[in-house]
Amino acid sequence: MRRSMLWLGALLGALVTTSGLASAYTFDDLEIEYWTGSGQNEAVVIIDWKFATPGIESKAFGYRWGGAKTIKEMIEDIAADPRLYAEWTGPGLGAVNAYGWDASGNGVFEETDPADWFHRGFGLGIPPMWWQHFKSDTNDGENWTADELEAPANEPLPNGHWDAWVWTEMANPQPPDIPIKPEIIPEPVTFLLVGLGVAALSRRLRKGFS
Ligand SMILES: [Ca+2]
Repeated sequence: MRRSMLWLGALLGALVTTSGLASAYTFDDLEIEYWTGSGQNEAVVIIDWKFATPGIESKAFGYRWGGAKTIKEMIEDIAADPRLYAEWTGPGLGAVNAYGWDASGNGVFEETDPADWFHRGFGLGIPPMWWQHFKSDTNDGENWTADELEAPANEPLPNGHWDAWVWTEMANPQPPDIPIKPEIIPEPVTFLLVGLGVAALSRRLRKGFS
């Protein structure tokens, strides 16, 4: 009897913990590569290279600022780091033509390094691909809205903003994968663990609280 009650307590504890991992994320849940800037405002940018190989090829970058900034200014400030490369479609335009990342880990992005991640293009190829801009309107990293062409150039950057860029088909834009910290258990795994707990408890109940 006592052991079964302990089991029930553990299971309820697991459920309470799970409720804290609902469908939304916070900045604290993200595996952020580095923060840029200082100030009382915070935003994040997720860039997803989406290579064809298995695994997640998205990276999160944090940004802090005071006063007024635009989304484009945020991208430019973050890409001042030698590991991240951003190239715009042209002067005055707000669309990104190319992003590169130092996946080889030698401290610098190089377009000629096959180990680094890089995509460049603006609707070329079959199917036409490009860097689609997204915003999480609910600021939770779960619900994403694909932006219109060149929209981000001069848009003001709101505090708490979630920004994302994904290498994806123009006609069928896919939202970003979220690079979360290893200790943040994804929901399906959590539900699986809870499900196993329920199954184990029900077996004990059937056995009559032995
Ligand atoms: Ca490199």
